[in-house]
Amino acid sequence: MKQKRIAVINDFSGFGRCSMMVSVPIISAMKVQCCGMPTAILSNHTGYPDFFFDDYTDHMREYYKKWAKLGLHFDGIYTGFLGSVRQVSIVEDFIEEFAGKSTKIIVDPVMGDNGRRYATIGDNLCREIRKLLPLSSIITPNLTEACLLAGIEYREPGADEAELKAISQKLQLRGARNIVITGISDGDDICDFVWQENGEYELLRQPCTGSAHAGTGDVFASVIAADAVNGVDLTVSVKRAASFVGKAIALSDKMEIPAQDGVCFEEILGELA
Ligand code: PXL
Repeated sequence: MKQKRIAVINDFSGFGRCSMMVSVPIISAMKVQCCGMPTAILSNHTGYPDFFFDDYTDHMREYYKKWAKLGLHFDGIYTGFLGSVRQVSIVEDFIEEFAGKSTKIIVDPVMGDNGRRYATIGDNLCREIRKLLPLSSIITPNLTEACLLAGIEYREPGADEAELKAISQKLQLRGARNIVITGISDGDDICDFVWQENGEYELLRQPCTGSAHAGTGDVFASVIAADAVNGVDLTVSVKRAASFVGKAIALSDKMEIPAQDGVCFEEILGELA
């Protein structure tokens, strides 16, 4: 039994339980080796009114060339928050350098939520991120991100299967293969829409367990990435990720964690092992 290895290309936001700060513990708890390449260093994520932001674009090639020198290969490459337009071509080259035939490429297109883009995501970066779709094995957009990638207007949430199918088909035309549209609010439920490359699809539903918290997309995608390299079926993995996030949200409300501070997944991390 060989241990699997994932490269995570994401920002390091020191405070706020998102991106690299959640990927490392979650992927490690799932018994996969996690190797991080930062896209930006932030004091805290951009959901807070103020943040320190150090763009890492100019260092990323130099950084990963040392990994190439070490002869590293990865079973999975998981990309998240990208801090500049140029980082997309760096990610493309990284994939070219390190992905083998069986490497799973998980693209979490971190761009926005609730119909709004994050502070650092401009028009050009939005368009550029679409270039990663043809390279991906699995993408994990929320509804806002799925609409941005598909080039359609965001509408109020609600799990309309026909519409989710149409969005997925648009994303497929842009090169995506397996698509998970995450965290779709529908009445008292939260849904995830799973579209597989063979055209099978399923709307998974669970009762909403509490209020919206930052970083839940990153928790979700980290579980999906670790399961993907461990060969877990995508629908099984989505159910596991959704259930874990749901529990973490309920606990965070109970422990009165401010929404911006993410979810206190640490309390239940052992359940992923
Ligand atoms: O959780 C998504 C995310 C990741 N990274 C940074 C962010 C956000 C959301 O606001 O600001 C830097």
